[in-house]
Amino acid sequence: RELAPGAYWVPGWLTLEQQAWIVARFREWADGPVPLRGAVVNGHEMSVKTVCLGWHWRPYQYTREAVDVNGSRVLDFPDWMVRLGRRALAEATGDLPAGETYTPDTALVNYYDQQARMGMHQDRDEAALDPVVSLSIGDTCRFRFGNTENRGRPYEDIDLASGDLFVFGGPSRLAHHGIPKVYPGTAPDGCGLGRGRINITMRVTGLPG
Ligand code: MD3
Ligand code: FE
Repeated sequence: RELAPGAYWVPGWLTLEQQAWIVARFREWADGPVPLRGAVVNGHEMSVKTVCLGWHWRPYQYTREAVDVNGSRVLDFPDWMVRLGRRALAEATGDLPAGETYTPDTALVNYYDQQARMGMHQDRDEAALDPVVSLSIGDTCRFRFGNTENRGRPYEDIDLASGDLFVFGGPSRLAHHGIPKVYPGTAPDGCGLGRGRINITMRVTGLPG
């Protein structure tokens, strides 16, 4: 359903098999050249832990090397994820031409333990304003979808569950949003994640090469 102009929610988009397969890839990424880490924002380490593909994100900047972690080059952005992102965009929005040309080049893979939170923020570190594709796996969370002007009201709270797809484009691309709560023990059997929550956001950095 279209929550707001450009914001599309497709509950249960990923099958349990796809979820478990992605969780297996997540374990490989987390054991890869750059470990999961909480980014430091304004001197505070985030409770959400992140591993990146394609480009490494740190607050306000994308680089090829994880300069704030261990200096290693991040893993390539996988071709299967480009194809998954295209299908996600096409199926969520119904805009098939946009789905064919969408070419995400970075993914932020966030891990939430049962205490982790993400404060209200905008995603403005990308030079391009192509849509963001978001996939959730594991425990259900409360997702707060706000407005473009400020971190406060008006906002809408919805529960994001394992397998849910969200696409944020157009007027919703610069909306404030956050994760105020994870509901422990709510992951479905068979999703591959025993505790906590994974969120993958695919993005277009707008950076060359
Ligand atoms: C709305 N992640 O990584 S995904 C983030 O669940 C982030 O890990 C959250 O916010 C998470 O920056 C929320 C949903 C989401 C992602 C990107 C957006 C919502 C968005 C970009 C613009 C507007
Ligand atoms: Fe965000």
